[in-house]
Amino acid sequence: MNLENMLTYTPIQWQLVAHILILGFASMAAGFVYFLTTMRDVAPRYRISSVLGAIVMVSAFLLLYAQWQAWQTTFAFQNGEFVRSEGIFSNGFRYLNWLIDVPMLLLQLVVILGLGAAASRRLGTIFVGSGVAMIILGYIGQFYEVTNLTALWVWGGISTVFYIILLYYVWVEIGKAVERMPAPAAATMKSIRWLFLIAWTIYPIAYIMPAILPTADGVVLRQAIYTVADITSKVIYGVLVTKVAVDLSKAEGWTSLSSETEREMVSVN
Ligand code: RET
Repeated sequence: MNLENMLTYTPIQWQLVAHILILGFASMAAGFVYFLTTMRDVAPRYRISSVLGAIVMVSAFLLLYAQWQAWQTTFAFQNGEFVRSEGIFSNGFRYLNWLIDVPMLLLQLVVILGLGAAASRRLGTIFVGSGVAMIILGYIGQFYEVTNLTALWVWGGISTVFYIILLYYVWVEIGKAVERMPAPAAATMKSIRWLFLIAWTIYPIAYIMPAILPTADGVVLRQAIYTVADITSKVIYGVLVTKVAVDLSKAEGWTSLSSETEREMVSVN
């Protein structure tokens, strides 16, 4: 059972969480449109990265929409505050969503790193393997956040080992890739490296919230942290990845489909 279910909320706290969840799924819808419309500016060899971005948007949209609905039905307004009524609110669904999104986000990176087939397969395997292990261990740990804080820390600790392996490979592989990339793409890659370190590391803070701030304010803060992390690690990240893909495509002589089509239309006329 998650901490969210054990507390009561003032109308402001309850609304803040509802609004934060809406901000989350609205951003995913916006990102979806962005990845689809910019796809034609990307050369075929990098285009799957936009497809992966769009898949992340759809799955995150559905998850956050469901979380928002659950927040509305789980609590009812009584005597000036929001108290638990029917069902439970579970953050566990987020972890299952990450099982889809984390591999997709990491594979987006593999695509724009521009490695050969064998090196891409090897790195993809390390990324997906450590990402999935990290999430499953955290998923188990979060079940204990109210009943057994030691279990929460232990599962979280083991999960962190896989997270550090993951971060190490992300850091090192981006470092190698910037050496061979043209300047604009290399600069964006460096931002992506920092984005990884910061945006991904705030998820564990949300995970340990029941140990550090087990209050209604802690719940509001946790949902805010999840949302900031989601928008940064999925939407802003995807925009930066697209920018790298467009820069690399241009450097490799790819002219976007739209400008080609426009030119054709002009010559027909
Ligand atoms: C857990 C458990 C506690 C220890 C660590 C964790 C890391 C979670 C991360 C999640 C990233 C999620 C993303 C989702 C995007 O869709 C599992 C909370 C280290 C890094 C990027």
